[in-house]
Amino acid sequence: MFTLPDLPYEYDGLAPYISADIQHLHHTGHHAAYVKNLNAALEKYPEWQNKSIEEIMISLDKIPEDVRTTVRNNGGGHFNHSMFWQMMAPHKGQVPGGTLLDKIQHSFGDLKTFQEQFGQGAVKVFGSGWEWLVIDNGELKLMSTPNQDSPFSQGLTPLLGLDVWEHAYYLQYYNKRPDYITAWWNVVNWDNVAKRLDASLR
Ligand code: MN3
Repeated sequence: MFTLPDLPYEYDGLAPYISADIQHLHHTGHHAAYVKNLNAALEKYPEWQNKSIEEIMISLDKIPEDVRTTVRNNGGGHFNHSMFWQMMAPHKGQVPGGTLLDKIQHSFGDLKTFQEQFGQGAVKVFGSGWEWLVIDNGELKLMSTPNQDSPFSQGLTPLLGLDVWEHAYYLQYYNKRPDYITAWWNVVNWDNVAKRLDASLR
């Protein structure tokens, strides 16, 4: 059985950049539904119910075929959102430093260029999906995934991800996805990104 994790901050913790209304609906509506649908899909497959979500995400091709797409979409939704909440934090003017900044500079030149390229990728995601910063053999790379697919299922380690489904911004930003992306940088939890990077390099 999978359960909905609590947010690591209050629903209004990311305001004014991401409103409490969005956070509340996103967590108790969307994320909760992914968890509920994932549990329902695995009901008749007890051998999968006690696996970690990580194990499920890297074994999608072994999931029974009749529920595979449901597990991919809803397991992915649970996995991605559990990470997404941690990748954000109330605005405190955080900036990346240390090894993370070194690697960003190595791969993208500087932080501003990285943010521009990440933003361009996020704007270009057609329909629903995610933009990611991943680590691939020690190198930072950008990638997009459709729907709730995760780079993790392709053997890559996600360090930072941005949900660009309309449910993530429409209540506040309407059709202006670029404005949502610009605002979102204010609530990126760089400490969490650095922690993920360190874990992947160990
Ligand atoms: Mn979402």
